[in-house]
Amino acid sequence: MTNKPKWQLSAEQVTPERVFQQRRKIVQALGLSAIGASVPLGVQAGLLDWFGQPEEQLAPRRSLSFEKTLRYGINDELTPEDKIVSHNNFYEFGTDKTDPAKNAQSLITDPWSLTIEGDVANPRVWTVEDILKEFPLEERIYRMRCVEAWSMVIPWLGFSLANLIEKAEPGASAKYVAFETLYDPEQMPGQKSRFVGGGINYPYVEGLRLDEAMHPLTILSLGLYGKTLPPQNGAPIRLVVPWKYGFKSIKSIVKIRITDKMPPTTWNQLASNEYGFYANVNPNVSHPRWSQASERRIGSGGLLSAKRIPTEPFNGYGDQVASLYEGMDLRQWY
Ligand SMILES: Nc1nc2c(c(=O)[nH]1)N[C@H]1C(S)=C(S)[C@@H](COP(=O)(O)O)O[C@H]1N2
Ligand SMILES: [Mo]
Repeated sequence: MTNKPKWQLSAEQVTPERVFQQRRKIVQALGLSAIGASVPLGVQAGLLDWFGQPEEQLAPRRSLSFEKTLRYGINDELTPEDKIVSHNNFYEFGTDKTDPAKNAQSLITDPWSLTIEGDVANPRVWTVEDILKEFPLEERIYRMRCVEAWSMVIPWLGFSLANLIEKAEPGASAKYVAFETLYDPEQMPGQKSRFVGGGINYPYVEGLRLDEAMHPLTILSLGLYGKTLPPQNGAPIRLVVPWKYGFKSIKSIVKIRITDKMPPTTWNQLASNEYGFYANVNPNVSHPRWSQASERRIGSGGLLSAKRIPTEPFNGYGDQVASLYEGMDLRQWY
């Protein structure tokens, strides 16, 4: 313990080192790099205070290039970027819709690595840099339907997950794909406190059947609106499965595991009578506590005035994906 008065503590002493370094990067991205280079760290911390709470600074995002735009028949109006980046579910950073944008800005997303392992001939630890070199990005304009009955239309930048799985060469017993979000309670307050994190047992985990994971609509996304993902949307890399409820689209992924068994999934573990493994968007199967027949589409108007529209089976992607579930009772396999 120190006997110095609190105001003498430098930011390094009160902030975990890695978080401090990330804040330093933010200051540099704000165009203060000359100051950053020459001024002692304690004074930089003072500068951060002068600009407001460091947590309120937005993490820098860089432009990403992409090959083409694919709309998959969607002509819906895009949800404005400011709504997509400020109304989020990311319980690692708190359960209110505005918590992730407030609390995720200092998440360290560079460097980042993503491991693919399990029943594969070529397990590999990918860096995000290598992923960006290997897989050309496309802009995919998808509907996103949360199980809470709100929805958005989001221009993601990403590539088919199938391309990454193929490189790993799944083995003969491969049937499922398991996904895992970063576990780092120092960076994710919701993982430190069950109260902040909504009672979830972290890390957040998700899963798909192998054929769902290999479907061309299933993407790994690294960006939206032409730039890298903001932390609150799952930077630097997240899953997007547009015909399933939003909770399947797991954020900030560090591990993908190919397996022969249906993997546990976070919301199913929390309330299995409310959230199934499949979680295909289905207006005909109500959530036990509310109807799924319609949704509030978040557009350019105010959040409260968002208009209600009918929900479509498979979120409107039935032509592409319904055949995956032929012969299955979707009331039983919700
Ligand atoms: N790791 C993690 N991934 C997550 C969540 C979460 O709390 N933690 N929330 C899910 C839910 S419920 C939804 S609706 C979407 C929201 O994505 P968005 O904030 O980018 O719109 O992320 C999903 N992925
Ligand atoms: Mo959700």
